[in-house]
Amino acid sequence: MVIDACHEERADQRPRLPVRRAFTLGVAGLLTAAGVLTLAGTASAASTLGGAAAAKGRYFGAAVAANHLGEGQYAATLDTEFNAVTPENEMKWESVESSRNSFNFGAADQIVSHAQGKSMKIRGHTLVWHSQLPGWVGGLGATDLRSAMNNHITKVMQHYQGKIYAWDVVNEAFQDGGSGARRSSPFQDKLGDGFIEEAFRTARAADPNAKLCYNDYNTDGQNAKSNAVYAMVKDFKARGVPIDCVGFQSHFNSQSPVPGDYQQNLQRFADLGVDVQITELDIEGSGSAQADSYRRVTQACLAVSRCTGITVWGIPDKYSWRASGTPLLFDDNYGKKPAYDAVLAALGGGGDGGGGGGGGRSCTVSYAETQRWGDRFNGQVTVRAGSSAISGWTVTVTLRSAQTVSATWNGSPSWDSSGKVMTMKPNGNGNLGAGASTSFGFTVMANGDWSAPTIGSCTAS
Ligand code: 9MR
Repeated sequence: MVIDACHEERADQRPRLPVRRAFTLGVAGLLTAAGVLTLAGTASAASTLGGAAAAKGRYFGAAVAANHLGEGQYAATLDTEFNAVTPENEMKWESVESSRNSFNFGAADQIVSHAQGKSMKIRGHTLVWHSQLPGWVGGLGATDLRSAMNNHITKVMQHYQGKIYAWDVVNEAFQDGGSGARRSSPFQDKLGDGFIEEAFRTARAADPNAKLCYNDYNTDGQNAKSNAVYAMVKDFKARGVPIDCVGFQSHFNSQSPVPGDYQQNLQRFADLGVDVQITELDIEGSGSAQADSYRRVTQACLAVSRCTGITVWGIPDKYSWRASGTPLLFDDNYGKKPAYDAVLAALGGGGDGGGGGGGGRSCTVSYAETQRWGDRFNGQVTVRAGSSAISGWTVTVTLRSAQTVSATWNGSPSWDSSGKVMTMKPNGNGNLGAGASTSFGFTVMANGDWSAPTIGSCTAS
């Protein structure tokens, strides 16, 4: 979807700002679109994981494998339920640079273009990791290794510039066990502790708009390993080393259950001034026990305001790296498991909410932040008709108290007396066939509040 600058319009009686740049940059912004909020015309709760998460200001993602995208049910489940993706293997070093300085982005590009087509967020996974690393990297001496690492980060990030919401810049650099020490790897062994800092600094220079994360497992509760990561993040923040987020993989099973202090641990990292994300969630088990664990994880993220989203490490159980443990939300036939229901309910979703099941006129809306500047951001609302054609739609957008709107496009706005509730109706884009969509946009002057405006449900006529 492309914002058409020609249809730009002023909000009623609001001063026009020089927003033209917004539109020229808007396409890049769309590539990093934020979560999708789906609200049906009549239902009050979102009916998909992504929609319900978006209503809470979060994304809900899945690890995706390019070679499954051609499977109808796989793609349909992805597209319906999720508003973020992480390529499961396709962006790893051995996939994109198996020989030195010769890059192959084919499979990763497939996932990125699929996700972009659905306005999904994309997490980049991963730039510097001891595993899935081609042999030639381990054979390099220190000087050469440093330049290969920086070249890899730079080339991969620049290839995806503007498209990736957050990168796992460094993955799994700390050892398991009680020591809190660094894990042995070519990077650690030859470049020393400083390799992580160098990787983050190189990453910031390569794509200043992507969030830069450190990602690890067994750091989900407070323990020696998470304490070591915590100390590193604290040190980075104190010294101005660029880091924006910490990923908690959250691979759980009976040997490694959801820690009792999971939420507390997320919170202490958030308190350092970074976002936290649940990046590879899967929980072995079945039935209500599995559902309870998933519920706890979801609730923990929601309870931490800087927990920006959850990604499950796959869609149906059959494609999980731990398939025999049935750790995911969908069974082998894409049936929703009790764990799915628990997550959806914890996100505040549920009910019918599908927009159009009854055959009458209906519509749903989704929201994405498409671009941000120092003082303002662009929001885009996509309106989609349900199972019947519609000839008109109405959507309300409620601003936060500090916010104002400086421009709108592709819709006819009217305002309530508070100046905070905009009612948007079509401007030549009211006729939508069944399942078809259109979008309108607006520029919000943040005045310090960067939260998404509240998008009301869609009323169709
Ligand atoms: O799910 C991935 C699997 O398909 C690969 O074979 C495996 C190779 O190491 O990596 C899996 O993903 C891992 C992720 O990249 C990093 N954290 C642990 C994940 C599960 O092993």
